[in-house]
Amino acid sequence: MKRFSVLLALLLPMIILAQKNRLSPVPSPQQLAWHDKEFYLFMHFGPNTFTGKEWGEGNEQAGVFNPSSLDCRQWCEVARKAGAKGIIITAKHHDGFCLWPSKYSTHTVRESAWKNGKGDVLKELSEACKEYGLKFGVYLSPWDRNHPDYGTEKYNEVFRNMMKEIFLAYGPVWELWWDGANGEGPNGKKQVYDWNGFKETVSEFSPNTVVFSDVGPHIRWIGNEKGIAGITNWNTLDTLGFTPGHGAPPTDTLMRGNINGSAWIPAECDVSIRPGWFYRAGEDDKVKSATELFQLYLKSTGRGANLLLNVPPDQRGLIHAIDSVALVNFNQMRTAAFGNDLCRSARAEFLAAGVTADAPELLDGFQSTSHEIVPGIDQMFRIYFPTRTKVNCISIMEAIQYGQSVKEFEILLWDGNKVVQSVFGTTIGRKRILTFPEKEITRFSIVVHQAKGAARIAEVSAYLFSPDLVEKKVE
Ligand code: FUL
Repeated sequence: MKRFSVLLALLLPMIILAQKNRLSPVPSPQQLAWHDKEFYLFMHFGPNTFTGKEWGEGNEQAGVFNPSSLDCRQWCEVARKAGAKGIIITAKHHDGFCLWPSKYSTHTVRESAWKNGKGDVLKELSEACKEYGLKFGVYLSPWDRNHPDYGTEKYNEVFRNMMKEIFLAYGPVWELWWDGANGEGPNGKKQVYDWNGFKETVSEFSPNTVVFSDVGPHIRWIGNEKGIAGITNWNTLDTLGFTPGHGAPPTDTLMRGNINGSAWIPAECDVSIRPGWFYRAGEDDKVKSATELFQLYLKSTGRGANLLLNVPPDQRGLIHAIDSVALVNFNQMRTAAFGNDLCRSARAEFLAAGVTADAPELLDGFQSTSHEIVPGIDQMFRIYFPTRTKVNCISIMEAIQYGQSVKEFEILLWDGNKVVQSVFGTTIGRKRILTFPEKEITRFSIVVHQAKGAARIAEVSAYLFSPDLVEKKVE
């Protein structure tokens, strides 16, 4: 017994350390499912669509909101054709106007001329999303430039009631967006937000909703509005002492995360397809092209973050044809680039201390299966093609259900007995897509140089893109 206790005392710290290195923090089931969505649409819509403003002052007449032929099913059709997995709508932007007839405001669709005050955008969109199999998300600006209670404790209650109202009437709400912008309300006062109270409302009325803000609790802002994640991107973040908005960590930290961050708070990259967040006819010729969107995809999803692309409906309440054409082309480009995984006919092997074994988990298409690798040059994966194969892109996924571990890795491209190119990367996380000048190779190896502990690789894929799609400027 005594010997057993001594053994346990010796082993326990090692067991705890191994668990700590590999298993903490890990994503919740809701966060794991969120990672898999990869790309979805943001829709900024409200009085600003009609006034041309980016930030409404809150004193706009509700009557300005009057889309002539709003059709949320058209939005969903566009989203589906874009290969997007959901839509997040600005239910209330900083001007305070509510796209649903909230009991807690007098500045809503009910006060507008649209459908004689009987319209409800959240109802139409939540129903259309269900019909089209899309996730439904809600942006709700805490900053409110219209509400008379803003700047007082009563407003915190208003905000909680609005969330509750939305969850109960239009749920399930997949993602909830708390914008960090915080200025004065109509009475010149700033609000002290009750973030803990807001979180309690979500936990109570919609526990499966993933909440976005600068610092989570579930998803973090990437620190810029360009749609670009850090080349090094940790899903972990330290939030102690930080709040959304002015109290957020430096944008550089948000872009990369914290390597030893105590909470799993992955990044979402928000960016607009147009120069502004709201629709303006004058910007019809400035819509991002499919090629530009593809570059953003590589720099967001390809760096382990999710891409939230804003496509604002116009004054008719429809997605403009220019935007939808760009989105359809973007989808075709992704299908052409990633439709043919060259690893499907390849064989994966794991080499450790001179002994090789098959590693089919890497190529089986399931993120649930993975293979462990210890950092250093004693272990590596080798992927063999049946014949010499041209590649210019390799994508690797870490099995993030076990946490994130890889700090630095290298891919060696071999042609026979020669290394023709080596490609370095830092973090992998959910997905790391690396592009490089085209090479004809017989195999490639993956070595993990540095990691937080043992790492688990879930999937490896290789592609040959059209050369103009290769990542342009690495920033
Ligand atoms: C920012 C807002 O101020 C912009 O208007 C926009 O909604 C963007 C997504 O977030 O903080």
